[in-house]
Amino acid sequence: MQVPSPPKGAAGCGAAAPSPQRAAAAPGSTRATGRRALLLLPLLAAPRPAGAHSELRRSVPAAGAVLTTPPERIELHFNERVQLTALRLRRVGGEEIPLPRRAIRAATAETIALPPLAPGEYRAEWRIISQDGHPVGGVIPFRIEPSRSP
Ligand SMILES: [Cu+2]
Repeated sequence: MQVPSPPKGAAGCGAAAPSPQRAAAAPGSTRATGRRALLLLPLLAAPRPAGAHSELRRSVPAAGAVLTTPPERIELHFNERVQLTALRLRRVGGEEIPLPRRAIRAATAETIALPPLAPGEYRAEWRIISQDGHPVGGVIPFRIEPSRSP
């Protein structure tokens, strides 16, 4: 699934937002800094404190997990309601694992059932539309160990 590239300014969402806000709040800031902060304020006028976009809080399997039994599902837990727009599971050096279709909805958590997975290295790539409208994505690598018969 193709997801459009982030709009201009998306990359600066988390990084650029705090400093002008801090400048505006600091009582001793210079006039020049204050004016720049004022000019930037309309862009930052979001009803959210930090102005950062949504993020993945945790996942099951966790990133970097080494599993002795194949996971039956992937769980994604976000810090706020987001729309999961894509989830792709790929075996490293191998094929993409087909996943069930989901309705796109706003939720803080998503659970995706997995087909039986063979031992190997996997990468789950997720994409969301953040609550501030920005696309955000990440990768969860995990490994399934071959089962050892006693
Ligand atoms: Cu954002």
